[in-house]
Amino acid sequence: MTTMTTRPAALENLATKLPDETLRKWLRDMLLIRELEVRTMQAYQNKLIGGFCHIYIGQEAVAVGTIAAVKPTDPIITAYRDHGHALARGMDPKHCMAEMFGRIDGCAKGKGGSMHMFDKAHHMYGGHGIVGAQCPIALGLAFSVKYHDEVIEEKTSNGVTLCYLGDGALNQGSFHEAMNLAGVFNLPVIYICENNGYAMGTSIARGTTMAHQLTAKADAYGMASASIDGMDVVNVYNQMKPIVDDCRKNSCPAFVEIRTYRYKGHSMSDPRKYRTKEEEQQYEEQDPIEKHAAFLIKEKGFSEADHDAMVKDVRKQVRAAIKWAEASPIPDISELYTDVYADKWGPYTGTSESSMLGDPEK
Ligand SMILES: Cc1ncc(C[n+]2csc(CCOP(=O)(O)OP(=O)(O)O)c2C)c(N)n1
Repeated sequence: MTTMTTRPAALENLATKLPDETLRKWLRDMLLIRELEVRTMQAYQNKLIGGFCHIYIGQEAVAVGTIAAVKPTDPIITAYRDHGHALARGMDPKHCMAEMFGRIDGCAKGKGGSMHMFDKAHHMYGGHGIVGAQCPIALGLAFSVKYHDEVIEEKTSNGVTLCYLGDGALNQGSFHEAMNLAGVFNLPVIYICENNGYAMGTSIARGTTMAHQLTAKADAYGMASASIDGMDVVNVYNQMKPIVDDCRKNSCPAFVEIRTYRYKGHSMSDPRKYRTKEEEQQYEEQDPIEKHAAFLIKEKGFSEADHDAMVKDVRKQVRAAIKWAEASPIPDISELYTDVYADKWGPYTGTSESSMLGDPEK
């Protein structure tokens, strides 16, 4: 097991070594997330989306900056505030929208909705509604990657799993059990706490110990840790990349707090009475999208015209996604019986032949 270390902020600006195209793509990815979320809120108000729905506006730099720091084949998993991670990972907004609309062309055939964005092709393993539930599953993903590498295929893909969780999940047993086993087994998984200050209406200071120094939670498990400003995508990438590289090289876990803010309510039904307008405004003034656009314009020869064209293009893409999702059929009633168990058991037919337990008469 590694000895505990809270990593000092990385000083090297690794992002500047990346092609300008990559840095522009980060802006486009963040704009796409924001636009999709704005349209999601409208669609929800127009009753095209039902159930729980959690908006990621304000936190875009976290998903985009961290996902840029890993390989496209590294598994990722998150909680229910998941549209941003899915898009940053490469999910087509059409499939994301169709899922929220409950349509058959959604990423989970419309059966999961907003909280359950799954995309195996892009190594995105959800979208989980139970607070902290993704933490032990991430452990399983990391174990599976390591086991495949070392035992089954005798190769070294050295995959690193990213597991996102909210600050509220820090108080769940599942998080602590997963952290303990990650340390005991030395699994390459990074627990990323997106600290947006609130778990529903409860501020972090009221809900958890050591709120001012969350990395202390990692110390208890002998795990390396870091605390990162999440309102700047370049900073998120610069700080995350060395941590990812360490975990990959040494096959070990880490814990990262990324400080961020959700501009909107916890879910679509939250009037945000537990915080002030001034506080919200203070964070909106540090907007990660505006910050990155200004950086590209100042440093990377990106013009206002380029920016406007990008915004237009993103709007067009999201409009098309909504149209496409609306045209997708509602799943047939028979779909209620599919995808309940793994294929091994065959589709559920309601008879004993398809039962996992066999025929109870015999
Ligand atoms: C085990 C469990 N307890 C309670 C809930 C109800 N609940 C849903 S979201 C939430 C708050 C979680 O906040 P946080 O982890 O900070 O994530 P954020 O919503 O800020 O992204 C709670 C208590 C739940 N879904 N699961």
